[in-house]
Amino acid sequence: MSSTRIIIAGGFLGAGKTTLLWEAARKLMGKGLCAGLITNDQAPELVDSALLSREGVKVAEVSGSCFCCNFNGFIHAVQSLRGEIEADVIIAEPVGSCTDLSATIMQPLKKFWKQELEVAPLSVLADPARLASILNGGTAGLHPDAAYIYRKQLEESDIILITKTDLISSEMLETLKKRTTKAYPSSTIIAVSTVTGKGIDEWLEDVSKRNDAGLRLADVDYDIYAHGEAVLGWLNGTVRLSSTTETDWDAFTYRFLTALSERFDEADLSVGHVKIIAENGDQYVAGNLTGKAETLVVRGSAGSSREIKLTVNARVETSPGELNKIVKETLNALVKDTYTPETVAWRFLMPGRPQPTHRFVEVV
Ligand SMILES: Nc1nc2c(ncn2[C@@H]2O[C@H](COP(=O)(O)OP(=O)(O)OP(=O)(O)O)[C@@H](O)[C@H]2O)c(=O)[nH]1
Ligand SMILES: [Mg+2]
Repeated sequence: MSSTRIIIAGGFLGAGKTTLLWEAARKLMGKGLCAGLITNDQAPELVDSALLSREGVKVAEVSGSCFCCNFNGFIHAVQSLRGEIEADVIIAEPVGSCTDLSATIMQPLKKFWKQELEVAPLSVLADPARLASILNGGTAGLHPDAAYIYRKQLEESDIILITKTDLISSEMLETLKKRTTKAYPSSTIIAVSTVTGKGIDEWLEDVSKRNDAGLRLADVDYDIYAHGEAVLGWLNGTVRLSSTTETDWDAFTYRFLTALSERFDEADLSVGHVKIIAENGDQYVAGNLTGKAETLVVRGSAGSSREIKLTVNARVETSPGELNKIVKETLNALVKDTYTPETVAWRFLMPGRPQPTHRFVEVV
């Protein structure tokens, strides 16, 4: 088959990657192109894969390790999308706490896969609230070593996408754009919103045509990087709940996420991203928390029924054991005697030290 364009869309936890991936795939498919997506996480049971697969787009998943530490797994996912759907375009979403992607993914792709793959500029998504704090020299409410990862992601970008621009005024956006351009003069800055559609065509135009990919390497200290990842507890779990009476799952999801958010805020634990999907046959409701209580969003509808499949992915600055305790206690308080829970899969972990398959020291 002919070559496939590959777009890497990174950026910190909760920046808006999956939402943009879906919008981009929809637009590409609307133009008659065949688009495939790749999700990535430290463990299986991904809300992102569940969400994207429901939208009728082909999704390949690399779970158990990030793309950089399992480059061969990443290539396997690319090849499966090329083989199965003859993808014209593949958009891949690395784990939000990953950086050094230019050295570990972009350069190896350019060096070893130039016959099969046209590599697009490295896009890094940044949500306005966290970006503004980082530009002010702050830590975006994160541990300083997690904020280090955020800065390195921006540093190595070819394109910075300021996301969720519907949430800020046009004056604030102009200021943020100017300051981002000043701080990262070599990167192209594009403002996007998946709510208004702003900037998505402009970004797609760039990543569909430009070949100036992975133009710079960030100088990443792996001790700080490893610690920045290790301060985040990681939990991926799926349970089935059943009951003798029907439940309104939208209200249930909202209550669950609200209760979780209260526990995290009370304990002053910084939330990277907590995402939930409740699936009831063809219907689903999804909820996200990307910081304190005011960031809580619930969308979609799973209607009412006696059974549900509930998947939780939580990345919060605390130990995995403490995170598990909080999520379990909060869920048990809702389940009480009303539901019979059946655990499908449940893991909680601390991301290990990143050990990339390849790490280039020069731009190819
Ligand atoms: N208002 C607004 N919200 C957005 C936009 N894009 C994404 N979001 C919301 O931001 C939250 C996180 O979005 P995701 O797309 O899951 O973020 P992500 O970067 O994939 O997160 P991880 O996979 O955990 O790293 C969700 O609640 C989205 O609905 C946007 O353009 N505007
Ligand atoms: Mg995502």
